[in-house]
Amino acid sequence: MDIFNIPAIKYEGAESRNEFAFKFYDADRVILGKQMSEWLPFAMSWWHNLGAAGTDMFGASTADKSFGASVSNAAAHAKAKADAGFEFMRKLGLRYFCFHDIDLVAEQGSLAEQNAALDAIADYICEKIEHTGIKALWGTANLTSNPRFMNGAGSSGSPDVFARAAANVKKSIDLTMRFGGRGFVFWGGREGYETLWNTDMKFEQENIASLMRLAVRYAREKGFTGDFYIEPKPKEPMKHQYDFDAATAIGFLRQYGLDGDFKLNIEANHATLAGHTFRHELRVSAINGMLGSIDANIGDTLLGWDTDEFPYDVYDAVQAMYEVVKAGGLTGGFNFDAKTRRSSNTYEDMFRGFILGMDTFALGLIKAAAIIEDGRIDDFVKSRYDGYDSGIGAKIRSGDITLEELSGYALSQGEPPPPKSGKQEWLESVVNQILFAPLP
Ligand code: XUL
Ligand code: CO
Repeated sequence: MDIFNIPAIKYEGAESRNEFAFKFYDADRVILGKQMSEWLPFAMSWWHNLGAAGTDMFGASTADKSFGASVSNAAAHAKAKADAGFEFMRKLGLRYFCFHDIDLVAEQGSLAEQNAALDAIADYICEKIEHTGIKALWGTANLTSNPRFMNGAGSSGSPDVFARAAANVKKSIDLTMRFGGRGFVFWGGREGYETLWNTDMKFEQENIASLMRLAVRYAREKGFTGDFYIEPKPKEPMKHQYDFDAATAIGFLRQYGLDGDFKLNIEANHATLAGHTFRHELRVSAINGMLGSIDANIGDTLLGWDTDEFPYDVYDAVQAMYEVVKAGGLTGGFNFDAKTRRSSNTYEDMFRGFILGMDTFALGLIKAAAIIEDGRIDDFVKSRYDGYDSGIGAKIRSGDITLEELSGYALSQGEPPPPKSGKQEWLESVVNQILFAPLP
């Protein structure tokens, strides 16, 4: 029997007034040679969608995420969540999910007992994977919530805590592999500091890298061929987190020789917390060959924390999809690391959130493709640097030049002619023209 009294969500087109229909996400529609569903491998986050019930610092849960089970019975609740999750994904046409170990079944007892509880629910989930073809996009270990991780996991001052983190990572890799996962995430939750007075930053970063290296070695030996990801975030819960942003994470991966196995999972809300745009973080990842996966959400720029809202900003999504399409797509996917607002507290709202997010990214894709096909933006960017195609410019690009030669050239030329206009206003108006033109 169904848990959600809602039919499967279908594409009905931009004119539809049906709340429970896609207006723009048309899975089979071909855009730039690929189906929308291929450009946009959407995933459900187990934690927000099946777990988050609206609790905040000022008040209790507003939503019921028991899915008909008794929450005090961990195994029964875990099964009810899996039932709800697979029905939800099937009805929305989602082919992937993302999870932390302890999203699957509440933490309990000793490590051996917890692992046994995880094995039991994993058997149940594997049956569902077999029947539906829905798989994990990525898995991860929650190394932040339990008090033992209050000083971090890899960065903890305690080797016993480090060992426990390693055990949880090992189990989470096993689960990810059983669920056919494409990737494994390290989000550095409490890998950071509150004060440098008590922190050996170098020591902590070396240990985080060791934990990652051990995870890679274990997973590769077991035959895992997917990507590892770092998911950058600058702060919250810690004052400063080591994986601050894409550039910092890339530097870290290269410093410790992890760049062959890792890419980045870029989260929109984390980008803005770091003082960047979502697009900036995608571009930095892409030009370094490290754009792996996306946590699709949006923050509130008036608030200084991670609000994890469903993405609604089409302009933002167009810019993101422009970067993704230019990078040739993702090897990972688009995980809705997003939760409905506290007052959107019904099961129907869970569907409304995903319809909003999927339609927003579908619009982003349609309009990004239109910008690329229009060609004016790309032509302009190319022409901006065309002085480097020949003469002194070509020599600079090839590296076949010295500082003395450049100085001689500058002396012979006199004052350089004024640089070409950057034409920002025109480019922005081209984007608006395409954005608000009828849908192709
Ligand atoms: C926290 C966050 C996590 C990661 C997975 O800010 O984004 O949910 O995506 O640990
Ligand atoms: Co995230």
